[in-house]
Amino acid sequence: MTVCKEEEQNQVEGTATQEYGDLLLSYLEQLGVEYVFGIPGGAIEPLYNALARSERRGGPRAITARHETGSAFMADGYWRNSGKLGVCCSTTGPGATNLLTGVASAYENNIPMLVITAQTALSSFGSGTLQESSCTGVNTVGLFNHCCRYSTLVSHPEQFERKLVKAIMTAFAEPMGPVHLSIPIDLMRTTSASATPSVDLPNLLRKPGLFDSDAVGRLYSELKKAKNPLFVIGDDASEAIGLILSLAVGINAQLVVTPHGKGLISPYHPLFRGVIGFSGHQSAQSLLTDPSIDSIFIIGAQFSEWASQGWEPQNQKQRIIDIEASESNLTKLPMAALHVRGRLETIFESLLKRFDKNGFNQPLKLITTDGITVDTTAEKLEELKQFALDDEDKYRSDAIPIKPQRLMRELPNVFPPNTHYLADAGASFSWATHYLHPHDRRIRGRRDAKGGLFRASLNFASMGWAIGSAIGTALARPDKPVVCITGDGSLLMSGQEITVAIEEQLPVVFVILNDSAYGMVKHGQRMTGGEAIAANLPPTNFAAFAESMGVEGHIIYSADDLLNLDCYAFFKKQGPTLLDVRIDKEEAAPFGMRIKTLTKDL
Ligand SMILES: Cc1ncc(C[n+]2csc(CCOP(=O)(O)OP(=O)(O)O)c2C)c(N)n1
Repeated sequence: MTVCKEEEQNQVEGTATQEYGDLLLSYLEQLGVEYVFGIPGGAIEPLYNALARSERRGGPRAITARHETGSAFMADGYWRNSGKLGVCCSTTGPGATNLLTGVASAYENNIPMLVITAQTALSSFGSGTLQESSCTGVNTVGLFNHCCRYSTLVSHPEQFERKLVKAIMTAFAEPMGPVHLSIPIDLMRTTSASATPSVDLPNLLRKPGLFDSDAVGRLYSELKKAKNPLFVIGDDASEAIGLILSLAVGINAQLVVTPHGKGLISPYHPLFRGVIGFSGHQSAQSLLTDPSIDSIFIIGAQFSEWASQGWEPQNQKQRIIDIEASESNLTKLPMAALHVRGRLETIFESLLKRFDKNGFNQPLKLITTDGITVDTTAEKLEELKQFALDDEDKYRSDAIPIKPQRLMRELPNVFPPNTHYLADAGASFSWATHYLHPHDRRIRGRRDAKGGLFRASLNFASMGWAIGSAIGTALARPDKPVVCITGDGSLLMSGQEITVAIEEQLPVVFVILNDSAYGMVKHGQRMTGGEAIAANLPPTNFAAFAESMGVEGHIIYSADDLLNLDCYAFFKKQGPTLLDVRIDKEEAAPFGMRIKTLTKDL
C-alpha cells in the first residue's frame, strides 16, 4: 500500500487530509456506495486525490471508464443490480459533455445517479480559461439541467453539504433520476471543517411503507371477484415480484410483462403468457383486448411507447386497475377505473395477508392439464412455454450462418441459469425480447429485490448502453454470471469499455451480433421503403480485436460452434470473453410495431 508524502506527514502530525472531496466520499460511504465511475483530468483531480485516500481506507474507489458516457452506463448498471446510488464524475468541458448521453439515458430510465463534474476555479469565471465550463463558457450546469432532476453550481463552501444532501435526496425522490453538482476545482480542494457527514442520509432516504388503504381495500375486492384476471408487470414491480407471483398463483392470474419487465418472471412459469409491446409476443398483446379477461391489473409499469404499442387503453378503461409506487407511471394511465398508490411491497404484503386469512378462490395447482405436477427442471421447461413465437422454424434452424433466433434459443442452454443478460439498443434488444428465454426456475415466494435476469435501456435506447451497464452489473453482482448482447455497430462505438472489464478482472461475456451493418437501421430502411443508405459497416474480426487486448475471443458461425464451447468456464476466470457471432445478415428482427409508429401520419 502506498501512502503519499503529504498524507504520511499528516499521519505523523495526527491530522488527516480533509477536503470537500473527502466529505463527499464519506457521504457515499454512508450509503454503502462502493464505486465512483469516471475519467480523471485537470479540474477533477482533487476528487481523485480524495478517491485515492478513500480507497486506501477501504471506502468508495474509482473505476476508470474509457469514455465518460461509458462511466454513466456503468453507474446505471451498478444501481440496477445493487440498489445503491450510481455515481459518475468527469472533468470540465469535454469530459462533462461526453458524460451527457449516459446521464440523459439515466434520466429517461429513472435511474438515481449522482453526477459530479468539475468546474473552472471560481476566481477564473469569465476569463476564457481552458475548458471553461461556467455560465460564461460552455455552461455545463445549463447542459445538465435538461437531463437531470437537479443541476447546480456549488459556488461557496457553505453550500456544499446542503446541496449534496439535496441532490442525493432528489435522486431518490419520485420520479427518481440523475442529479448534477458542478464543483469548482478550488472549492473541491478547500479544507472542510469535517469529513464526517452531519446528516444521517440512510435514515432520511428510508422509504416509508405507505399506501392508500382504502384503495387497497377496493383492490382486494377486485382481485377476489376476478374470474379471469390478467397481471401486466413492469420493471418497477421488481421490489415486490415474489409477492406478486404468490398472489398470481393464488388467484390464477395470467401474467404478461412489458419489455422493461422481461426478466422478472420465468418464461416457463405456468401462468406466463409473454411480453407485450415492442418486439413482444402477439399472443401476449392480444390478451390486452381479449373480452374474456375481466380485469387487467397493471403493476409497476411505465406505459411508454415500448409497452403500449398498438394498444389503446382508453378502450379498456373499465377493466384497468393501475397499481404504482410512482406518480409518473400513474400519469400514463389516467383513464384507469382504479388507481392504487403506494409502496408495492407493502401493498402486496397486505393483500396476501388478507388472502391468507380468507383463502384464495381459485389457486393455480402447479399441475398441468394432464394431471402431472409441474416439473421445473431444465429438461421439461421448454414444454411449458405458453406463448407463441414468430418464425418457430428459425428458432430451431441448423442453418449456417446461424440465425439470430437460434442464437437466442441457445444462449440460455450454454450459460448458467442465473445469468444476467443485458441487450443493447439495436436489433439485439429486439431479438432478445422475443426469443431469449433464460431457464429461470422461480415460480413464487420472496425474491431478491433486484432479481431480474434481463435488462435493456429502452426509453433513451442509446447504442453501447449494454456494454457499460454490463460492467456496472458485474461489479454490483460479482456472484452472478453477466452476458452482454450487442451489435457490431455498438461495439465499434463503445467496445473500448471492454478494457475496463479486463482491468477489473470481471468475467463478463460479450456476445456480438456481427452482421457488418447497423442492422436495425438497414432492415428498418427496407421495411419502410426508404433509401438503403449509411447502414453498412466494414467486415470486422471482433475475435481478433478481443485477442489484441488479451481477451479470449471466439468466432461463431453455427449453433454447433456455440454448443461445443465450454461457456461455464468463461465465468470461472478473471476477465472478459468475446463471442463474435457471424449471424445471418438477412434476418430482420421483430420490430415491426416500431416501424408502424415511425411511419404513422400526423
Ligand atoms: C448513440 C446512438 N446513435 C444512433 C442510434 C440509432 N440507432 C439505433 S439502432 C442502430 C443500429 C445499431 O447497430 P448495431 O449496434 O450493429 O446493432 P444491430 O442493429 O445491427 O444489431 C442505430 C444507428 C442510437 N440508438 N444510439
